[in-house]
Amino acid sequence: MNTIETYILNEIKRYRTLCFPLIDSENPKDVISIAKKVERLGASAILIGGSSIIDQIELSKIISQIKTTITIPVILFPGNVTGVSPNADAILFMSLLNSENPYFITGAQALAAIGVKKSKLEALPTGYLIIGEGTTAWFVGQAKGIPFHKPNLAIMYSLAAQYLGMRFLYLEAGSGANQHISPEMVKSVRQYYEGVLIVGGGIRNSQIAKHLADAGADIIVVGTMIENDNNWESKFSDIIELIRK
Ligand code: 1GP
Repeated sequence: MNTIETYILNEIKRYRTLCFPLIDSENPKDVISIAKKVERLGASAILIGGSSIIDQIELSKIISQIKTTITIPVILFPGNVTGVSPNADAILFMSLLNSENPYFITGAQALAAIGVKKSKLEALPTGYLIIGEGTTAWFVGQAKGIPFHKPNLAIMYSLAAQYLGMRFLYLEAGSGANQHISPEMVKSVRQYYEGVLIVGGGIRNSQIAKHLADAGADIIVVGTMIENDNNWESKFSDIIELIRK
């Protein structure tokens, strides 16, 4: 079957490490032109969402606009039930494993599930782990952030995610984080977790991205750099070049 998951696995086989740019639909400046540019520069898919998406109508509108201009998949990255749109190709169906609030572990997922089914979205079962503290994702998700220097805690959750059947795992430092996840933590998790390993938060240049790719990340997510850095296109292109095999 030709699914988004198969496409992602094939892309990983082909390139080793992929880059998924994250577009925030609440900040819709230039999204169409950004989507075109990232596709041209080698992004394998676009993530759309974030921890504070509240306007589902705007989200759906932006996705349908993006989809008329690019051919790579658009994958939802929801922070809540409001992050679901039928116009996307797939959804990271995430459980925030280290939240202290069961709503973010199974509650929101139950509320959203019928909508996902009716929308015919492909659900990619994803364990979501927040590392560190002080970011919007950490605050909104009421996470008990795993300290950056405690890879063993990340391993425990990652392995639990795998045994629960989650074929994707997202190690998240939080959008705009001052500190990105260390290659050491990625390497430790990689030794145990066998699914698709996504790493994001605070990744702003190709050197960091390369270290994370070498440590075993399958997908690098970049958001804030695209929004804030005037020189993002050349930096994005460098990231793609360095993380591929
Ligand atoms: C946030 O991991 C993503 O959910 C991307 O983080 O915005 O810091 O690139 P940045």
